[in-house]
Amino acid sequence: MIEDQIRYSLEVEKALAEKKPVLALESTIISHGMPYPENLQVAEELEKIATENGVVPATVCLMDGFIKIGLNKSDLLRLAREKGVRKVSRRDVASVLVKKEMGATTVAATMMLSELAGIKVFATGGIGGVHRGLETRFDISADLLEFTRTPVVVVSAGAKAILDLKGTLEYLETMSVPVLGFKTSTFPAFYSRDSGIRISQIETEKEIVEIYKQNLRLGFRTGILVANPVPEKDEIPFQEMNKFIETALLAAEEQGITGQAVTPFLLRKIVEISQGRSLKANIALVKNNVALGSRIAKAF
Ligand code: PSU
Ligand code: MN
Repeated sequence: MIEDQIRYSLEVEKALAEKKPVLALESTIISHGMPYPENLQVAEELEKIATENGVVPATVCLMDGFIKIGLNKSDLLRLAREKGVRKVSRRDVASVLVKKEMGATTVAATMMLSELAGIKVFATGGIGGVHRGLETRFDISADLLEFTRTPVVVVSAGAKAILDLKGTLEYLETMSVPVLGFKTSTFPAFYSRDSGIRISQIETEKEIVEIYKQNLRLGFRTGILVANPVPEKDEIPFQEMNKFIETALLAAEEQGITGQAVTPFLLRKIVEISQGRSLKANIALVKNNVALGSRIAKAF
């Protein structure tokens, strides 16, 4: 049974048993999104934000053939420091478990494993989506497909700005996935607050919980994407950001980067070109999402 392969941290196990609020966190941003030791520091800060909000953090990853839901200090250190950590989306979960490799979970895999563990809310930076230039390369993140079949509330600062944001929203619309702007009527663009694309707006954490429950009562199994803009003081204007992104996309094209490597490559390149500014914005928006995610978890 799959339950035998789940290893909960003591705190998470206790919180789930007592029906206390738990917030899931992904691990790809730790292993593939930031350099060591900054990534460890950020991972610890994120857990602290959840704890300060009265919520138990459950960072998800694969380790030694087990599904880990909630990490202790030494687990977190291994994840942040080890070389060759696999980026694990839904399709990779089985093989990484069998091979007992170290696996960092993407939004798709974290959603799926959260649901398995009975956790309803998950906070991340930005979800994957439809990549630009779909005419020439058919690259659509498995994150989007996961939203069509896994009922978890995901808090993000929109989809990563390296993507085709209009295309990403069109896909979610076709697949009937609710997208809710938290105190905003436009879809955020990760590093910037506003992409100019309209979405429906909600004002409270409670509304999100009600929509989630209503969705299930209707028999729907979709996830809910909550779009939470980066704080004003940390944003990088859309126009400015776009120049960095175009340069990074060109580099990816020239170097023939494909598949799973595309997103980490682009994000790293953008950090380089923006001289670290994008990383600062990225960290600020994840923290902001963890705070909102914690409040939603409590509203359940
Ligand atoms: N945010 C980052 N770095 C990342 C990611 C997010 O700062 O590497 C990851 C997320 O885990 C997301 C994944 O789910 O990128 C999407 O990858 P792809 O486009 O290959 O599906
Ligand atoms: Mn892809």
